[in-house]
Order: sequence, then C-alpha cells, then structure tokens
Amino acid sequence: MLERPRCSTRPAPPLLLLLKVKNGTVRWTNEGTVLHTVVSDSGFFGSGPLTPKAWYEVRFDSVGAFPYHCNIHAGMLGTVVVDP
Ligand SMILES: [Cu+2]
Repeated sequence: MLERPRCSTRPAPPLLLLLKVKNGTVRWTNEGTVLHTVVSDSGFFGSGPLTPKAWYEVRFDSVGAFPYHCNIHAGMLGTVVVDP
C-alpha cells in the first residue's frame, strides 16, 4: 500500500471530474451536470455512469501510469501517475 502516491493527470485534468487523492486512494467526483464515467484504458477499474455529485474511488497499490477515459465523452482523458 502506497501511503502517499503522487498522482497527476496528463495531458490535462478531465473537465468536470475533480480528482482528490488520499492515502493511495483517488476519488473522482462529478462536478458537472451530466453523466460521466471513469474507465481504465486497460480495464483495471471502471465506474458506472456517475450522476452529478456522485463519486468513484480507486485505491492504487502499485506504481505506474494508469490512463483512463470517459465512455460518454470522447475527449475526456486522463492518467493517474503513482510514484514511489
Ligand atoms: Cu464524460
């Protein structure tokens, strides 16, 4: 378990999804007004449709880069980067 991973997004944080990191867990919160999803490009994790204000959490136990996207909006991309 990584206690303090440094997480960031590339190339830009997905609009309307707020990234919050605590104790190795990343939480995405839908700050918009329409549905979004958070789906790992590799299938490692995936949320269902998130309604406004709904959130989804994933705990990262290994270092690496984890690209993800929104299934609903093609331009919504991000990468969680977990450093040792
Ligand atoms: Cu979306």
